[in-house]
Amino acid sequence: MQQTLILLKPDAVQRRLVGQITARFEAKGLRLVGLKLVHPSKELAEKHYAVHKGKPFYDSLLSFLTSGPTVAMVWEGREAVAVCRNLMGMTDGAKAIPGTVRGDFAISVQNNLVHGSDSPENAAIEIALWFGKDELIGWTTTDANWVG
Ligand code: IDP
Ligand code: MG
Repeated sequence: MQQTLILLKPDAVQRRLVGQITARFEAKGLRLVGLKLVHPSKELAEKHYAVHKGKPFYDSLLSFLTSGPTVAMVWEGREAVAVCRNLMGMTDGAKAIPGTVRGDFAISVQNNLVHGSDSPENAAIEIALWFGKDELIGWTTTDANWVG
């Protein structure tokens, strides 16, 4: 089973969209194995977005992620990384297709509400960055035979 890190970024929390966005991951059939509210430090934000260091939007992106509480979640399931990326939609909210989180709720490139790991390898690295091992819970849903 694949795991992926999802962040509901500070704009999602500020705009009171946490419930609506989380409901989509839940309804899809993914299993929630980690969840917490974090006000990210600059150090954590720098590590999380290390791949974007040097890009023109990097400083602004760090200010954005550290600007307030963010909801950090780990979701587990079949093809969880790709499934979550599809639910999120394209990076630019203006281009994201309706029906996706960004397509329905975002119009900005930076303030696009969600982060999702882009590969299983990066998911493992990002999960270790945001969660301790004892913060993740392995469990089985009672409807597993129906959802698959
Ligand atoms: P992703 O979140 O869809 O994986 P990435 O290219 O990994 O997109 O970029 C990370 C985050 O940086 C985006 O979610 C968005 O918040 C921000 N970002 C990406 N490109 C731009 C840009 O051109 N201008 C401003 N912010 C950007
Ligand atoms: Mg990315």
